[in-house]
Amino acid sequence: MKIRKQKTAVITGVTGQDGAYLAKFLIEKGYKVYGTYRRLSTPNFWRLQSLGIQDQVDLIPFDLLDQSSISGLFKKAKPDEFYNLAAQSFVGASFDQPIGAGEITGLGTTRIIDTLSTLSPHTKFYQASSSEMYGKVQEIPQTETTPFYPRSPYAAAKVYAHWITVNYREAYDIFACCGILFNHESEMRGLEFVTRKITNAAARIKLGLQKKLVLGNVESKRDWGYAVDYVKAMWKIIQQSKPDDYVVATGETHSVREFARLAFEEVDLNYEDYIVTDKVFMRPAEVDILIGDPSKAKEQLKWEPTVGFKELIKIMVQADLTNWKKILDGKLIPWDAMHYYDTEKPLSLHYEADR
Ligand code: NAP
Ligand code: F7E
Repeated sequence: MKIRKQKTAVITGVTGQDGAYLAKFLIEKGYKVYGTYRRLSTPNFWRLQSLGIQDQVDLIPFDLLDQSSISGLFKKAKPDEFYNLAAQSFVGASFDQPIGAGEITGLGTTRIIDTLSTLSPHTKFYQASSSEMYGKVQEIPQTETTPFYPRSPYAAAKVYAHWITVNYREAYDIFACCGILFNHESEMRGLEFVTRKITNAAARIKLGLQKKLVLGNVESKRDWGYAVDYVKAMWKIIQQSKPDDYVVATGETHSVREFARLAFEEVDLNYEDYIVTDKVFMRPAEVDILIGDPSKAKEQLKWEPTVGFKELIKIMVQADLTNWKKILDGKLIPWDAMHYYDTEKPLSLHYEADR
């Protein structure tokens, strides 16, 4: 009888939105999953707990800034597949901490792939590239061959990480791939990203917990999909016979304003009565429009999004509404409720006028 060896995967950034969903997906496929986390003063495992998988992920302390934790990770996990999802992923914050963006999101990738090439060259590598790399778009829609024009320190760092991945593939014959993922959201999206900020506020306003929602540029357009669909594409990318790069997108674009209108409609409110704009949330350089062409992913990966724009908004608003009701009823313990805060008050004053 042939016994099939259990596959092993490492996910950096398993505490983030994509990391948690990918871990769940791989566990369901029978993988042994190692997930990395940073030691923080307040533990940040709420996504893994919400998905009921915290006990099934082997958690390893790790920081992209720390070379020794990277080599330790390879020695401990001996992975067949390595998904590099860790990054400082908030574009706005990268304007405040541009050097950190380069160190973590850019050089961090080189640290990993260089270690992989020497310690574990058979390991298949996935890099979380981003549609932000297209920035000031040179072509509509954007494909795998559209030139990059980054508009933030985050995007510039991702371009570097993308090309270093391609370079190691070409130079050292590593099975290294990049998924150029367009925005993907969910009920577990971080609260500072605009979609979740809006759905959380719509729920809170409906329940009388908040009066206004302060946003920045509501005219920018994004190609928004559902994160659960997108982690499946990551896995499919790494299962191909040859390493390659793929755009993962819905092929539709919508404005922040449109997102807000539909989110407030979901709770029978008119967004115009509640939204105010403030330059504190405007970026020094904006990405006006993103729309991806997922034809290659459709053809070669047989991947397609299953959740459309309106359904995505409904899922997110309803989840926030349910959670806030539970908090009000005392059914969500404070630990679960911790990731909810009042989005009327900016968390930090990014992009203040002193620049
Ligand atoms: P996320 O929720 O912000 O998660 C980022 C993860 O990276 C978190 O686990 C975070 O840990 C970890 N991390 C941050 N700095 C680190 C460091 N110095 N060392 C080790 N880990 C660190 O992001 P996401 O939405 O899941 O995105 C996953 C990846 O895809 C990111 O690389 C992002 O840039 C990229 N991406 C995202 C999208 C999107 O629309 N979601 C689109 C394209 C590409 P903590 O929990 O401790 O903060
Ligand atoms: O902004 C505008 C903002 O922060 C979307 C990350 O996952 O996707 C994400 O990056 C748009 C921008 O996402 C507010 O100016 C208006 O035009 O939700 P966001 P992002 O910058 O597109 C890409 C693909 C990634 O790779 C990133 O990791 O919304 N906007 N008002 C606002 N944005 C925020 N955050 N807050 C506002 O109040």
